[in-house]
Amino acid sequence: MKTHLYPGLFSTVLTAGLMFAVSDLDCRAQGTSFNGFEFALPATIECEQFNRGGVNVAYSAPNGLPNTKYRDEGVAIYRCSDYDGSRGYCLKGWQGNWFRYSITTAEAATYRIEVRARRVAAQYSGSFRLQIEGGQYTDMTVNGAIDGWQTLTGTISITAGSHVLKLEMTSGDATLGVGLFDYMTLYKAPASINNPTYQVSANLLQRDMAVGLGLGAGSS
Ligand SMILES: [Ca+2]
Repeated sequence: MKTHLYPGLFSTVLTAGLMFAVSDLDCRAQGTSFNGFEFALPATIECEQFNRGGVNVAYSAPNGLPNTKYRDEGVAIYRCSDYDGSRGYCLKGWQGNWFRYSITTAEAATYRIEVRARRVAAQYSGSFRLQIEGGQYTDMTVNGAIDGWQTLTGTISITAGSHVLKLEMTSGDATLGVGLFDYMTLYKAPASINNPTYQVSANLLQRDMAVGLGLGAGSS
């Protein structure tokens, strides 16, 4: 076979090869999901279950602690005091840190995000951003009681398909950090998102106990 006799075919194969290479590169640039599958919305995402793939790919946390036993990366992950410790682990972040989570949804909609978080110290609030990369974002502030976990809320419009959700720490105390983060729940916003009686169904919650049971590295 002489290649010049099949320029169209050669071009198609070459193009397909390039498309695969670019797609593969995009995947590596964002890491791969912690559990081996994308979080399918509606879902609860444990904040400590950010993507695999290493620093500057799945996360950036140069201020993190290298002694966590939950996973190998040098990220500050602690046994979580939320719900009396029954929910496993939480993530601590400092200004500039970011973490990626692979998600997917079959339905384009406005999604409500509930973030379970706690401030790091008295008088220090912390701010963070949740963004669908290439899309919308919502900013939140952790400012509750020092010994109390709080549920922060925001909304983001998400198109159908696979996306990367990025949790980015935007401001906080330089030493103590921005906050502690237990989990994020994303679900299609009800018609009246300000309805205080609306509660996400308990069966949407996925617990991380099975993953991290017995691998504690201190508590928070
Ligand atoms: Ca958690």
